[in-house]
Amino acid sequence: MELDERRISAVIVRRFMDRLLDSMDLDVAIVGGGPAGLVAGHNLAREGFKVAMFERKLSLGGGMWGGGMMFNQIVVQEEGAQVLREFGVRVLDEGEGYYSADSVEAVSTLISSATRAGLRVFNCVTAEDVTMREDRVVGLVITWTPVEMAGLHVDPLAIRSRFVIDATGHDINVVRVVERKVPGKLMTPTGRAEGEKSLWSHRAEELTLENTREVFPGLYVAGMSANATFGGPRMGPIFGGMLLSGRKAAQLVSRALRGQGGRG
Ligand code: 48F
Repeated sequence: MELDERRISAVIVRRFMDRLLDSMDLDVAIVGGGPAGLVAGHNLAREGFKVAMFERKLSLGGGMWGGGMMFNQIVVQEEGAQVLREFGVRVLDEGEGYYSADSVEAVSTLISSATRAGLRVFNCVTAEDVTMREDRVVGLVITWTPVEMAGLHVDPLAIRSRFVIDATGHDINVVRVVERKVPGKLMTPTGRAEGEKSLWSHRAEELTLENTREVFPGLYVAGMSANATFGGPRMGPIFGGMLLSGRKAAQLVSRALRGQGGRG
């Protein structure tokens, strides 16, 4: 059989379009493919919900690949180690409650587990805005990242989703959009994004979990985005809080979906 380039191209276009069309109406849209988003996406997809992840960059994994200062190792505490083990990541006991893992193994395993669980990934896609109905987030406005980078004047597209999770890390890009469009209405002490505080690993790990919640009707925050929204400190290259936050976000959203009579 002689290969036909047209056939190769047609398969790619058709498969991608089918998946995009089938993702116009989602249970959950996750913005950001770092560790928090990946765990949330994995857990929700595993439950049978229709979940898509929109990641601005070409590759998923966010800030986890580089470990700390590009030493590609990560540190977690006991509970984080347990999450990694559940995914099949090898974890080393470093003593006194510290555990380590190879960041490349950790990220690649999370990505593989999440996609195999049914998470639909749209990489190179930036969520630039949300859609709203009566002060509730009901979807995302998306565009190709290269369009945004080139500053091209091209209108975006929109998808519907019953819930959105902002897992965009330090930048809290979805929360910032909502803050701009509906000033003073976030479910934070000041009604605005509080901004992240300086590095304090211990406190940050605790607070990441506490801060993982709904911040505006239909919009949840997970991972570093939770601390940046609610004013918690950054934590540095310790990643248990990210994994546990992703898990908690999935639990909260799953409960909310079931409350609405969701699939699952
Ligand atoms: O930053 P990131 O890894 O977020 P996270 O899951 O984990 C944080 C840690 O990596 C680290 C830390 C813990 O020690 O503080 O920083 O909370 O992943 C966020 C992802 O979101 C993407 C971005 O490219 C990154 O991969 N992202 C950001 N804004 C957008 C976006 C956007 N508007 N649309 C799509 N993706």
